[in-house]
Amino acid sequence: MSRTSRPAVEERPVTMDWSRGALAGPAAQERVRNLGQLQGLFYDVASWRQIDPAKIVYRVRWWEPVPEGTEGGLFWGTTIVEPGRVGDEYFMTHGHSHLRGNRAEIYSTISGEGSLLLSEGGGRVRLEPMTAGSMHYIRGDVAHRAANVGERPLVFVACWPSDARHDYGGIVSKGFGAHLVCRNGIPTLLGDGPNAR
Ligand code: PAN
Ligand code: ZN
Repeated sequence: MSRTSRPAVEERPVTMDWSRGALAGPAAQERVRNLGQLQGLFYDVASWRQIDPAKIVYRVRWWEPVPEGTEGGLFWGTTIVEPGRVGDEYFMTHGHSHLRGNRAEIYSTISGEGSLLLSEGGGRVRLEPMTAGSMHYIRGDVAHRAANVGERPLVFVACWPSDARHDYGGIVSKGFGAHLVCRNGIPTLLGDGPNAR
């Protein structure tokens, strides 16, 4: 019988620290979004202007084990949304829809308190509470965004098809459908009419 030898410890492309949701390793990519890059998304423009544009709102670390666009492949990522508000609107991810409308996604919360906004079109926006251990199935044709409604960072993981492709422009031009604001300490959805933006 022939044997091949290989090192006992191979370098892993990425590893997950499940207690913190931290994704690390040579294959991990990172994107950081500050307030300046989220121009036009928060409805209270005057408040948005008053905050330092360099303030970090969220960071994503993700792993693409196959090239983007590969049919049948999967990507994996961790998002950390900082606590904070613009006026009374909670810090949130940009939000996007998948260009391929039959490419679903799963989110699961590691820590913090959030709200998953699911925009089904026609101004219909649904909320799912995000707390440690919560699982969220996001249909392929539903735009999605996560807001941090707590006082600590909101950390969640996501798994999505490598050929889903993200459409950010639709949300910039048409809006998300609603804004999540703090009213008397309670997360409340505000309609996204022309005057609200
Ligand atoms: C997530 C998001 C991540 C950041 O991995 O990409 O939370 O949000 P934005 O992409 O809206 O900036 C996901 O939904 N992937 O498909
Ligand atoms: Zn997505």
